[in-house]
Amino acid sequence: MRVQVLTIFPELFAPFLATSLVGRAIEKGILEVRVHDLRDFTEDRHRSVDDEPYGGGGGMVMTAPPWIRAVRAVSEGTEGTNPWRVLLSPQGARLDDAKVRELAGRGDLLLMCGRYEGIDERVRLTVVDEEVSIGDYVLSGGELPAMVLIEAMSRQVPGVVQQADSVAQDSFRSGLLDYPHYTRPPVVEGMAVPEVLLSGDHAAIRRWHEQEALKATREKRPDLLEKS
Ligand code: 4HQ
Repeated sequence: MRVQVLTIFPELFAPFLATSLVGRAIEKGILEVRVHDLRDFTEDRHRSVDDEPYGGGGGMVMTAPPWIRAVRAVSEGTEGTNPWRVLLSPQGARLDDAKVRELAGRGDLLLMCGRYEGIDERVRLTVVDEEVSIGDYVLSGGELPAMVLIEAMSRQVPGVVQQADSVAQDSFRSGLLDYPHYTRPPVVEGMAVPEVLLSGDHAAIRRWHEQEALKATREKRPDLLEKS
């Protein structure tokens, strides 16, 4: 899977891409991430990417020309590839497990991270395939949403997540929340580990996991049960 990113803060991605599951996937060559600096596609001395909004209203707006040049250069570059172009924005469809899988399945993505009040509307109209939001709250830029998306998608790429993790991962596929987890020590603040988990009875443990997943979903996210 290949992901490219367009941002004015490429340095934000370095530690994220070097660490943990995403870092290992890149090391193994299962995932490729290329981060491009939007300012490399400006043509003025100050490498400016923003201007005042027409109609006033305060704040600054990212100008269209660097974005359009950058998207065209990155998507029609020497490799002649054609990535699916995703703009991270609160106006997008809310990201969920199904959308993560769908986007991961595209295999070649360009994530566009805006800043300030947003990007000139003509960018969306000319070079964006889809807008995606990670939730109904306002962030200062699309970089964290892009990292959220990269991390969630990378877990869907075959070979990225180890066997031990894949069980927990599958729990979301079922449309249910995960069951509660316990590890040593056996007693914490007077609370013992549920007996069945120490029993060695694998069928009973599986039943307990199913019951607890259902119970957690009913209590914490009944909306998920209606869907599944
Ligand atoms: N943004 N999900 C970038 C978001 C956001 C979200 C606000 C995107 C600022 C410039 N993006 N603009 N929520 O809050 O994706």
